Amino acid sequence: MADPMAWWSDAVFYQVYPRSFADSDGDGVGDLDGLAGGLDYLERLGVDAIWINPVTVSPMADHGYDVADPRDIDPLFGGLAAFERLVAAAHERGIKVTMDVVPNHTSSQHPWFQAALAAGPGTEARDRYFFRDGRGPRGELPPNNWESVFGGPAWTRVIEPDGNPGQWYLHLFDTEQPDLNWDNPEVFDDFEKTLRFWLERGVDGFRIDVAHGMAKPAGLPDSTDDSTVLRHTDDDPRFNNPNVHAIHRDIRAVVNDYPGAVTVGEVWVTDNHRWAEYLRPDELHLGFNFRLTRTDFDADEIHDAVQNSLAAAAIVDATPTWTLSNHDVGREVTRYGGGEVGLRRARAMAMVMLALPGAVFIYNGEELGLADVDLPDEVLQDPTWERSGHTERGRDGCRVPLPWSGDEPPFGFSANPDTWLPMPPEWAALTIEKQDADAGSTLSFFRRIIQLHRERPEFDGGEIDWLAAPAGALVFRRRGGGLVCALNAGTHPIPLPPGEVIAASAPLSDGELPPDAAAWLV
Ligand code: ISL
Repeated sequence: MADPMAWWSDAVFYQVYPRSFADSDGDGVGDLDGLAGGLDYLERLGVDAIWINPVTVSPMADHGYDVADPRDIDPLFGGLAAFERLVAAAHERGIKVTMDVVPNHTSSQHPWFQAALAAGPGTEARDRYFFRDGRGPRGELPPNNWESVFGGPAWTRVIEPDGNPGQWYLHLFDTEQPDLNWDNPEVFDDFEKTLRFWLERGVDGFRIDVAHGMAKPAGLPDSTDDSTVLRHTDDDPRFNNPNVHAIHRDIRAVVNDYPGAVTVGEVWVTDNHRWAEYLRPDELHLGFNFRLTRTDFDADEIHDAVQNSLAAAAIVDATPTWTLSNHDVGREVTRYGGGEVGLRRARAMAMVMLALPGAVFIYNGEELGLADVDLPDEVLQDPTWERSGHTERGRDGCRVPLPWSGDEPPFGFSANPDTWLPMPPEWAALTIEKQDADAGSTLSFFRRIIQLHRERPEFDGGEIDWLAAPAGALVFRRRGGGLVCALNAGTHPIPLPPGEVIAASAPLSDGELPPDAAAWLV
């Protein structure tokens, strides 16, 4: 692997959705002092680093992914002072801090966009975004046929300073998220300031939002691709334009000034070769590989997803990454069938992920075995719900606040029962307090497997070998350290491979590995 000595090459990252981790000030929304208060919990869980979703100044149209000031922290999350307290407290515990940055777009409230609106067509202020005249005799049709990822057209028409409808601006996401024009050098210069601002304040790296999205094709040609809401293919002209790589090289040159700092890109690209281009030695350090988030609990599919992720990283000698869920994709307990079965499978897959070489990302609540929550229409907040004309419920169901303690909502998450998304009463059985006291809980299980992952020498080595396995199962061995991981995704118990079992996601049945379970052997 590229740099097996780098701290992130086998790190366990914990993704914090800050609205939902812990609320310190009783407004029903999580914040950075709440997160700092949870660091002991994260230290005990054994994670190496946190990745915090956006906490910079934002009108919160897309919960922070609409940034109005990239170099300050939103008061909702406690302001810059709270961020500085958090970084210091995390570092005291040996936990690294990485934060989201959003280079593809700004908020429509960003001073640049407000200036562009006021300045009118053809001005320099408009050149920082994509303002275009409309099609049709009176410019009443959008400049091209692109759709927003959240549904509806990717263009919004503005009222010009003279009071008449005029140009349109591009937003691949919500109307409140105008896309930046990265051909304008001011855009990179400002982004460089942002990177240095946070690196100087001690952050250990960045998760780069829509890392495959910043460059747009010349002339903004119509799309012939059939993308759907929240999904797109590799051929979609909105994404993965080759010019994006020059931007990543410029970003890397800045980050290289801060040894140890890491970049991890959100790269929704499926083709192995095209994905690997982002991980060349002078581009991103890490790239999310989302194959496992799109894979059913099926041995062949999981085998292929793992094999492809490893092969993609190997093309450029990059470090593989593993992620089962995040704030955009449904929780794996639900994806794997929900209920007891979904939970058993999710635990098994956590062992698969932690047995593989590379960096692992755990999404807050995954360690508690949380499932997606069925929320009533009236509480939905994801812009996808409105923009899709109420056909796509969006991503709120996987963003519900974490249950900490007690027997009823808000379960110690907040002093305020009116949490930003309602918490289901059934989570009484899943609180951190209850799971902490139960050696058989999902939380205790995660602590155990993360500790083994961290301490045992058998987890060494950058490659795996697939071993013979019964139908419906898969078995692999870490080539360096020799750890063996077996997963039974079939319907009958299977014999275990030779070796001493050091962990299992479910009790063995007569010495065999039951369905929907995984085991580690040395
Ligand atoms: O089209 C997709 C995948 O095929 C989408 O998932 C898309 O790439 C994704 O929604 C981008 O996500 C990121 O940027 C969004 C924000 O809403 C998400 O939460 C964030 O992860 C806009 O900033």
